Amino acid sequence: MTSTVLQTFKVPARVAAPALPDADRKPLAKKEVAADHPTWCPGCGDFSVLALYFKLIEKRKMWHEKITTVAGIGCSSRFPYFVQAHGAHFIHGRALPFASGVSLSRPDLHVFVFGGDGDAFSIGGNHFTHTARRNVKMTYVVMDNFVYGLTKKQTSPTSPIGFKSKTDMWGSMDQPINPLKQAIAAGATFVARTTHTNASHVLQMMEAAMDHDGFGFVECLSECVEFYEGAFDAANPRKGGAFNQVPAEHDVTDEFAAYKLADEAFPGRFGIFYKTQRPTKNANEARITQTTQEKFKGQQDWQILKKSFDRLK
Ligand SMILES: Cc1ncc(C[n+]2csc(CCOP(=O)(O)OP(=O)(O)O)c2C)c(N)n1
Ligand code: SF4
Ligand SMILES: [Mg+2]
Repeated sequence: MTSTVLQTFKVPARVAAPALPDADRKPLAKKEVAADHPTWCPGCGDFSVLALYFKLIEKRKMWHEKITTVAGIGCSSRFPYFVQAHGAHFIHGRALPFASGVSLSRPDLHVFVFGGDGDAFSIGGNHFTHTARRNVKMTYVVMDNFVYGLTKKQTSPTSPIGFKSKTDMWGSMDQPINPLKQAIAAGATFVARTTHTNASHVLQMMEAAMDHDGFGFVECLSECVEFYEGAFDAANPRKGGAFNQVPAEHDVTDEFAAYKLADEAFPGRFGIFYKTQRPTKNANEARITQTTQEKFKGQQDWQILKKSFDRLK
């Protein structure tokens, strides 16, 4: 009986809904892309960065299936939880290798990485250097608060000398790293700086980094109101500080000029410091893949594998 039913029952063919041409799709509004309520402290600078990421997604008509948001560990690295799209909250300091894999294997995606100063320049310092020099296509926004926020106030690699923390109760005595100089020296092809209190500037820098064909690095000052309140007042005109932009006459292709500009005393400059064009690792790998595929055209995977093993004999 059962077999008769099975034999006579016809499974209706699944008809896929016709894909909507991108031009006809409505841009994703914040409510369609915002996930859980962010669990940052009220007033944390990271809220602005998240809000501006949503704005960027809407402005540039990016769709859920084309966005990947990656982060390591830290308060700032909670980012992917709050974005309703593909993403990964990865291991502390290891967001860039993970994002590199996504970028190299899926050239159709927009790969965004968000993280903190500890994640980027301390535990992940080696990955920062090598991702920059490899010029892997992605946008990397470091929400720099000059402190380890999540673990409740330890000295970070960008904490200024004299900063008192749980790891330096008499004040930090170590020379802080300068993220921009570090990025330029490592071989990054796009280096910019912004601050969370200037919303239109954050959006502008993220957009420029995203449009760059290569590793787009943005240092975004983002205040930790809990463990380093007032850290960036000197860069905020509403708090009596100065928001000084990169001078209009600065040549962004001049590496030495960019390095010198990045060396200005805090609060320094904001804008694009350095931008150059160099083949991406994505393009270089795609070229090798294509020539290899042409070489083995018409062969099954197992035949190619067998040949490789035979060569090892
Ligand atoms: C391998 C490893 N080491 C240490 C930690 C502990 N830890 C978690 S977050 C963090 C510091 C995060 O600081 P930062 O990257 O500046 O992010 P913030 O919280 O300030 O946004 C540390 C040391 C960890 N989770 N994993
Ligand atoms: S501890 Fe600091 S960085 Fe973390 S959520 Fe609170 S204000 Fe933001
Ligand atoms: Mg930090």
